[in-house]
Amino acid sequence: MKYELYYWPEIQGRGEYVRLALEEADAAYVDVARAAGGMAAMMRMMEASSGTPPFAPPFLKAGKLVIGQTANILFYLGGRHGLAPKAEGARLWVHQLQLTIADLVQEIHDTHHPLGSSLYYEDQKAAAKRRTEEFWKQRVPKFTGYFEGLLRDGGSAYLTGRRVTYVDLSLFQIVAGLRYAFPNRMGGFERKIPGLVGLHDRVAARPNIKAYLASERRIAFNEDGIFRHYKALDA
Ligand SMILES: N[C@@H](CCC(=O)N[C@@H](CS)C(=O)NCC(=O)O)C(=O)O
Repeated sequence: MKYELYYWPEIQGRGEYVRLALEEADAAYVDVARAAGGMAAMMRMMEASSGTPPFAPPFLKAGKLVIGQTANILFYLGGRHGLAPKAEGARLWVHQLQLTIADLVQEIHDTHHPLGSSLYYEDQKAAAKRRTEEFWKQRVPKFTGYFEGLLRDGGSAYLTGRRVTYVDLSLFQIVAGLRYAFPNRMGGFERKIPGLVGLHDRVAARPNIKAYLASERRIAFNEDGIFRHYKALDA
């Protein structure tokens, strides 16, 4: 079966967490909206009035299934491709961790869009500055400290043991994204999160991920995605 990933064609965004899992699994997939006519196909899927229409991208078509919500898609892929443990408790734990990452992703988005997604960054710059200060003072240490503690206590190569899960892939993306968006702040902060930095490097070195990152399939970070580099926010 060839998966169909539906996501905005010009950004990594939330679709990237799914792309990383598909790539690590070496799964056959098409990034639908990046192909000719793909955007229209994506819109049609969201406008569907029957079945299980998604509210927003990313969503994945897997045979007859249409699955929305990033963490939900990963829950599905993880079980099918050995990117999650098999036991129920452990699977739920990995899902719980992914949902926590989803919360963090939303807060990262809100640093540049604190007042609303439909407004331009330029229309909310002052609020973005305040939000970013708070984010880096309170939230980054709290979220990363949580994952750093789990890595330290687990004492393994990956967050839940010796085997990689989709959560590890997502944490790679968080570190890479924070480095892109906030090089100055992250430069000073990284010494506090040696476990996450090590995890980032281990994921980046995995053969399928390494090949993906060097390929054209990996869209470059840019100022339309979740991780945006605005100098004023990285002072
Ligand atoms: N909780 C959802 C959020 C999905 C989401 O916000 N998607 C964005 C792109 S990253 C979007 O297109 N949203 C449109 C909207 O909210 O109206 C997930 O994690 O997948």
